[in-house]
Amino acid sequence: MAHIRIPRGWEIPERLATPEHVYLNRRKFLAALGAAGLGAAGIPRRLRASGDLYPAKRNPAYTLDRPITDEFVSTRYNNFYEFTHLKSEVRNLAVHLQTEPWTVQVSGLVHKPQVFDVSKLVRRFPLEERLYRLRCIEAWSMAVPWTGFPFKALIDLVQPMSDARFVRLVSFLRPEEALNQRLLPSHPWPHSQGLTLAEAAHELAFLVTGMYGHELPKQNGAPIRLAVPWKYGFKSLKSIVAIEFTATQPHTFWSDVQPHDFHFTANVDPSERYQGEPQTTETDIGTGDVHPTFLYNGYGSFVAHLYEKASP
Ligand SMILES: Nc1nc2c(c(=O)[nH]1)N[C@H]1C(S)=C(S)[C@@H](COP(=O)(O)O)O[C@H]1N2
Ligand SMILES: [Mo]
Repeated sequence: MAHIRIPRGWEIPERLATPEHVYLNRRKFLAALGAAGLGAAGIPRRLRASGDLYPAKRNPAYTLDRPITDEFVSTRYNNFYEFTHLKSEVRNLAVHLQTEPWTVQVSGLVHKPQVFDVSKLVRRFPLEERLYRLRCIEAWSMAVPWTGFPFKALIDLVQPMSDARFVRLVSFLRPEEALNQRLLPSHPWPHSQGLTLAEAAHELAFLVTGMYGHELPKQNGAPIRLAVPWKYGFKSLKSIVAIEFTATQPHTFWSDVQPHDFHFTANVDPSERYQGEPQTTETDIGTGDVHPTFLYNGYGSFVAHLYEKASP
């Protein structure tokens, strides 16, 4: 099997890190459009269609110990291997992904298997905003205001059977829209990931449809992605098309490509090397600050109980 190495290189060109580009919430954005004389007609269609959903109310339960990453940076420094391994190019190539219409098929060990239209799914549950950190195994991190709903809400809708133990998440297979799926046809596309059912049902596991108070941009995983902030970033699968409930641990994209380098659980843990590299510190892509990396990415008070062995 070919040895694929994810290029590191959190260094971003100085011009991408300019602080002039600040996080604009939708109201300010609209005000800015108004000031520019554009008014409602100037609003892109994708904002109009879901305009009443964003920004959603922030859930104050999730706080940050560092500033929110400048949106200009977090939307130009992306890992999305279906398109390219060049972080700054992802946004240019991801424009080809057709995100409307989009369905998510839920199948496997559930009492109510069904296909969800994402434009309806986002109206099924109240959306909320959460400030989460994301830690990539490439030793960079960011802090993002995601909008979405708890994975648990969807799980409750489809009603897992008693023998369901794992959840497999699958991304799209569209070589005609995704350059690397054409260039690297021998890879085990589509990209897939997995969680235990207990992890997927945990309150922190979040299905994300927006960021920075508007719909997700394509390069960040439109129209629906996962955010599991206590695990390395690669577990937070983007552009999900299917969710399958299984009794046994599912294969994942990276465990198929590099079986020795990517273990299934992938909780952030500074005491363990990952991909051969120490994971003790991380560089914030927004500020350039180097922070110590914490066990469970600092979310131990939420999730540690999931991994403690039952007392005898
Ligand atoms: N479908 C898909 N999802 C993916 C990836 C990918 O290549 N394809 N990369 C992962 C990795 S390695 C990281 S660090 C995060 C990056 O998310 P961001 O670009 O929104 O920062 O997405 C994850 N989800
Ligand atoms: Mo990553």
